[in-house]
Amino acid sequence: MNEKLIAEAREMLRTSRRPLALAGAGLSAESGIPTFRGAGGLWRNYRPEALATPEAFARDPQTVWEWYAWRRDLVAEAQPNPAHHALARLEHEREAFWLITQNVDGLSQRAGSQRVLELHGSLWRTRCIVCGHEAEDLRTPTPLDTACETCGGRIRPGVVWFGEGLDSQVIAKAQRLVEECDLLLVLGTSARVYPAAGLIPLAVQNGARVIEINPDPSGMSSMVNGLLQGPVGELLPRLLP
Ligand code: BJW
Ligand code: ZN
Repeated sequence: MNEKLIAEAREMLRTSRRPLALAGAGLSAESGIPTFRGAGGLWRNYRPEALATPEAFARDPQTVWEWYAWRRDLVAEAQPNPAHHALARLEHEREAFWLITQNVDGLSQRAGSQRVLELHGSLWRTRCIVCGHEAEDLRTPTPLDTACETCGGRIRPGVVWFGEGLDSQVIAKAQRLVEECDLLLVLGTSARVYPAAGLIPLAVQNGARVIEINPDPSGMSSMVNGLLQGPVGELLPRLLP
């Protein structure tokens, strides 16, 4: 890794008045959680994009639930990595620091982050497709035969699938945080899924600087001020004092 780039990014973070982070699946890769796209993303020959849709759930809820149960059980056994811990430290040390995450695994919260905005929901919540009742469900191994405790209807994971809108308050808050930040850390996301990816050009338009950490350039790398190419668990802790 280029030491000069690290030193520049470190300085940008040190002098930033309002840093903010936007994370994707790569943040949890070093905890052993597969990313969606690229190597290791497949589960039983299904592409994640084909399972993370309301149509897949309507067609075959059993298979979709098996995929979520597998992921929940994997996450329950996994541990937050040095990048999750660095973000928790950053929140502790910098007033008004927020983490906007596309991840649904809850590993950031387990590392101690509290100001976390979950754009795509959580693996640890469920919602009834009949009455809309929402509940926290932390059970592992994940039972596959659960029904809604209120109406007995079919429950689904409390996540946001393709074609579904994000919670309007959550995305509005994310956009406000981005407009107010002066430095955006883009961590382990391919930046291909909207509206999350659109937060990066929004930051640029509002004059913020952008540092990206990813082993591979993302869809937005051309617009960032610093691209640190490598694993976030190794590089992010090096930006902190
Ligand atoms: C490392 C690493 C290491 C590896 N260190 N890095 C505008 C234009 C075109 C399309 C649209 C648009 N606006 C909306 C759309 C449609 C659609 C969309 O974006 N489609 C695109 C694919 C083109 N968006 C939606 O449908 C969204 N809803 C919406 O917009 O509603 C309004 C609307 C409705 C209908 C029509 C139009 C508008 C909803 C999106 C929901 C996404 N849901 C998922 C599943 C969540 C639940 C679950 O987890 O199961 O969210 S899909 C999946 O992708 C998941 C992720 O959060 C999301 C993003 O992926 P992410 O995190 O970037 O992961 P990867 O795998 O892609 O990348 C990992 C990265 O890590 C890579 O870059 C690696 O290099 C890197 N990495 N190891 C650092 N150690
Ligand atoms: Zn119900």
